[in-house]
Amino acid sequence: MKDMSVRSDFPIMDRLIHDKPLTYLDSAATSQKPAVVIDALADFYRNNNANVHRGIYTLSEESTLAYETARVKVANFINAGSEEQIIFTRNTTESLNLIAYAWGRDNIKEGDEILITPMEHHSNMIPWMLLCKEIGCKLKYISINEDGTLDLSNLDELISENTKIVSLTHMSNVLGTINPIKQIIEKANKAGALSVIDGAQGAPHLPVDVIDLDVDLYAFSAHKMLGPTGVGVLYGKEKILSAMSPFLGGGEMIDEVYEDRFTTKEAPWKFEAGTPNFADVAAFGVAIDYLDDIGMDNVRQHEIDITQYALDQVRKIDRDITVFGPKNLDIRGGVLAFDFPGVHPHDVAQMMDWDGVQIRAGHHCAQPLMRRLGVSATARASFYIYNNQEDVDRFIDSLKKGGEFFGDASR
Ligand code: C6P
Repeated sequence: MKDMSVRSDFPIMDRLIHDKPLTYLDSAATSQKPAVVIDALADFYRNNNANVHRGIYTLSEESTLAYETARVKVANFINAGSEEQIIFTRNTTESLNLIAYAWGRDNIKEGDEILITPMEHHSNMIPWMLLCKEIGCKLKYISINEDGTLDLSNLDELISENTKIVSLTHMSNVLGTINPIKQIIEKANKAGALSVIDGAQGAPHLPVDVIDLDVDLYAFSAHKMLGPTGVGVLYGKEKILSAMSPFLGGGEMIDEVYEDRFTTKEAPWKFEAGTPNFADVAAFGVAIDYLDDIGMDNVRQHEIDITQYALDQVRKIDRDITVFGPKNLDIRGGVLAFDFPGVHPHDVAQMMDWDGVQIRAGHHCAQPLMRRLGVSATARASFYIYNNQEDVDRFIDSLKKGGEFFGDASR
């Protein structure tokens, strides 16, 4: 496996956990940050801090430039036609809620259908459930196969004239499944439904080209792709954003305000009410530069390599460990959720913590998927650019040690 040689860029990797080297395997939850991003944030507060879009003075101009330059970088990163198609939100969750609230309330009527999948994160379920509760629309599901891929055999029947939104995840945060979103978007678009992609696990790990995908709306979070917390992105086609009502109201999003009415700015600013998270957005721009320098094809290749290695090593362990999701790395990302027989996932995660191995255990905000898998929770390791073969080896050693520790109970 080719090492990405970027590990030393991440100061946290020098940390010891219980006197052991840090083995961070929870990047699906949030990524670590390179020094350039951490420094950019501190530097912004030290040298450029002022509110954006307000002042005629130098500091505010610098701050506005950093904020708007980040927008251009994000647009280029996903090949959006223009930076005006990039809305900054707080996270993927807020981006998806924005769609449900602003587009949904204007366009969804009683009896309309919204098509999602059972592998969605709660963030791509609850906003639609709230909308359906309020308006009386119906949530429908594409089924999943045993191997964790989508069953698209009846997609033509599922997408009907009643379907108004088709929304699904680019990559599952539990199964690692990379969904054939281009094919599904094409069907949704043909049927006149709004195509929405939850890119929380897509944008950090896969090359994304929104023009090639022809997707209407694509949402993701900065904190999962080396950027700071508190910044989300919503990309949208120009005609959709310009027709869409505002989400939150207040300062920054208006053009003119009278005692009885107001006009809004154009998109994307009409969706960015209040003081935006400009310092973190500026630092996010540096994270995008960093990923651009590496190249998303290289990010993807590294994750294929490391995940293949991890899957091979797990299979060699003399236990009936179930790894969820597809085996084929062409359609799987760097997520490895597993069941260790006889041991609760929380115990697995706790035991690994003693060895400095940081993995997540729980339902991963995907309770309906857990039910389909017949488990209440799973343990999950997830990889990113700073992980190397040694991380996987430490993970495997810890897993084996755990097997011995729990002894017969785990058989
Ligand atoms: N998944 C995980 O450990 P936010 O919290 O808004 O940045 O991202 C929400 C979200 C939406 N969709 C998918 C597919 C996701 O994986 C996530 C976040 C984390 O898997 C936290 S639960």
